[in-house]
Amino acid sequence: MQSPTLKNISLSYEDFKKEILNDYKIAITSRECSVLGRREVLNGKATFGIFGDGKEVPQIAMAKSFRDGDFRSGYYRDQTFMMAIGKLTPLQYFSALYAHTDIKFDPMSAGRQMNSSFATHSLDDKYNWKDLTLQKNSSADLSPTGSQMPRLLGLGLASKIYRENDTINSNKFSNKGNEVAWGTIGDSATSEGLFFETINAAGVLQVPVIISVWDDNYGISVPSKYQTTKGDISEVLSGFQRDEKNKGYEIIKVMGWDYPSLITTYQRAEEISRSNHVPVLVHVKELTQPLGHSTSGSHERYKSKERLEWESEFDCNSKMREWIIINQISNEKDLKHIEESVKKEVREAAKKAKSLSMSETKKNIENLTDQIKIIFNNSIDPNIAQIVNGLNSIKEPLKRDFFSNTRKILRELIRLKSPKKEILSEWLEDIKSKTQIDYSSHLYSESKFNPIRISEVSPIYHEESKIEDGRIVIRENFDAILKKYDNVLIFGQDSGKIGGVNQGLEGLQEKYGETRVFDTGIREATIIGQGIGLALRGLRPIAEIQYLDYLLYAIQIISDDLATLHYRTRGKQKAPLIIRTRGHRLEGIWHSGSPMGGIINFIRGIYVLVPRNMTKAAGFYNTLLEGDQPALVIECLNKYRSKEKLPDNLGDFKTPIGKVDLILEGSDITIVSYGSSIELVEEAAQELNKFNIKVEIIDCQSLIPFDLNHDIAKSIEKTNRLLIVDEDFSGGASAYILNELISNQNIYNYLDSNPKLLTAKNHRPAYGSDGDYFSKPSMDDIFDVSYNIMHESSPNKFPKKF
Ligand SMILES: Cc1ncc(C[n+]2csc(CCOP(=O)(O)OP(=O)(O)O)c2C)c(N)n1
Repeated sequence: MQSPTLKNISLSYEDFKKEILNDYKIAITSRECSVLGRREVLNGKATFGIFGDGKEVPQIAMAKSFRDGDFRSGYYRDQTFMMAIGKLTPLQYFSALYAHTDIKFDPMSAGRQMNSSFATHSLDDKYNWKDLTLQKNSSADLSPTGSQMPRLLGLGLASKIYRENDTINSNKFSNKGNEVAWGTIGDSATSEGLFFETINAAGVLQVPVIISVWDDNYGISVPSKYQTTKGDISEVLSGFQRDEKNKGYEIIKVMGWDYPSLITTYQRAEEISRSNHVPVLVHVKELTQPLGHSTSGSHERYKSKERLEWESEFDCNSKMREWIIINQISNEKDLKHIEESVKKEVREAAKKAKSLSMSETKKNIENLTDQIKIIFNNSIDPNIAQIVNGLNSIKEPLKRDFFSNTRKILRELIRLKSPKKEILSEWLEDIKSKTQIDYSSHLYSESKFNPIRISEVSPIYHEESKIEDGRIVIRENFDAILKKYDNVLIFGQDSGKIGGVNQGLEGLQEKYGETRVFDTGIREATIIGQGIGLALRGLRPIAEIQYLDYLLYAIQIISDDLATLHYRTRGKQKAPLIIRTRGHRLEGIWHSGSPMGGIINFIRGIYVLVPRNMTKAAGFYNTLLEGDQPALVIECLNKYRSKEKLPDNLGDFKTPIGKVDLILEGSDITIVSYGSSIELVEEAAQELNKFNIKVEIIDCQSLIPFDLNHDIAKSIEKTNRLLIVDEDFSGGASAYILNELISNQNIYNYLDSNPKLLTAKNHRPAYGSDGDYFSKPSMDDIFDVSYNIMHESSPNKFPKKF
């Protein structure tokens, strides 16, 4: 059903007619899917539905200019576009609505995302890149409004980089940078900061993006006049319009019901953007939403009678139909015939999708019934018989019905003290472990490239190895990285010309050019979005956030987009972005925070590494670049000027991920910490040694993943005492570490003393050295807490101190 392109093809009149009728067929197929989809939800056959009704015709026009290699970054209204580029069938559409967990049936997310969340596959079954230049691509949708915008910037920027730097291997990703990144957004979502940040950045960078605003005058119930100044987004953005003197945007307005104008508009937009890399904004006005926002409410509640009448008259599909008849491309009778057959096709697709989505559960219920007969030898306990009969009577059973009822039977078997419960419980466990994969796989890379599989390579030194500032070690290593990998790009605020505020990239822009090491504006969310988009197109970006405290500006997009990308596509897309930042212990409220508890809990799906010095940090970058897993690396601000030995094997030594570092062996107490606090723990250990307390210090260095070998438990088994030192607030990363140790390493039995957590005060750190001393754990605090633990267990040996 894919829509062909009118452009550059000299069509016979017959072919021209055929193409238009095919377009009309796509539009009404999409509408029929919306109508039936809504009905299915309202009838309780699916839980929630959001649809693309009223936006069909512009999407068909957009699809005509969308080429192989291009990328879409859009939102939940784009079903018609996906159908028109041949990436969505009605069967797949309904499989997603019924949350079918088989990727063959719901290729968008294997049932993980709400319906109308679209995506294509960038990876093959072995997680290798497919040739993205030979297919039409869509980055995976996400629900938070406007969040598709930041990565659009990177998707567009990738074309520019591939075009401007032909030393980068673009095989599989680009044909001389000719690809356009196509964004779509609702008119109300343009109120989001992410939209404005992206618009500005794309204008500055002059990247080939074409952003369509589907304007139906409402964001759920709130009309444009409350969303947008002057109630008109292209009016507001008119200052971005390019002219003879200044580069900027081409801004085009078009009516969403005007099929021929829409086609020429998109052809024009494409010509401007693809060849000249100019960003284009297409404001598609006068769209409608005949079924209302979603299945959660009806639009009659907030639209006036006049508006509803207007919407019915200007429905884009009806207008297209009128145009077809007026221009004698077809007639009432033939169109009716197409409409009838589409209705039937869609109904059958929905029926088939429903049946396929239940088939595995039905099989399980059948098998359960047989199992029960075997277990009870045909004399079934009446309570259990009732549960089995109840389950068999459910017409459209969910997996939950099967599991919940079987678990109920297992509870009955405990009550009956039946020895047969083992058979059933093993059988169920086997099915459950397989089924759980459908819901919990691919949070992290499952490929052979996951960097936890990469072995440690120690730094090599020689007798006369130079002792340098930490920032030289990291800079020399970045130099080696940029030489080794042609597709590594490093960018951020001040990262280019001056080589970073801490000069870890000093001189590297000069050496590798502005396409490899470059400055960005102060715009953390789109620095990350830029990185996500570049990584989606095969580049290896290292995106810098100047200070850890400012990561919070980007945490939403890291959390919603990057952290869920691999999971929400069930391993069919990846963006192995490395986020580089620096923090801990500088000065004051916004330069020495350590909001680690928030970070690790918001960004599950991303590795979080906190190296205690620059050699460890460099080793983490070297490891990550051989893998395919996104990660956040937090360097310690106070280590750029500390002295470290310069390794010989720059670019090659590797800090292992998910492995702790035993810094000091001891027998009395295990102190676990990471980052800047390690130095203080080391000082405290020296002091404690004077009192004959032997401390074992463990730098956990990799918070996610955490101590995969359970080495900390081995240490506690030896010392029987634990102190966790963390400069985060109480209940933050220290609580996370303790949870890991209790839940996954079962340390409870090894402890002879109450485990202690020493954290910062629950306010932001105050300014100055004294502010630090009174806000964060000091060496003295570490000494006192450790000593008290020892005093409690051996009061005679370690008499009360105070
Ligand atoms: C960040 C965020 N806030 C609120 C919502 C809830 N929400 C979903 S759609 C929507 C309205 C969007 O309107 P518009 O951008 O005009 O797109 P339309 O649905 O009209 O196509 C809202 C408020 C959300 N998904 N994300």
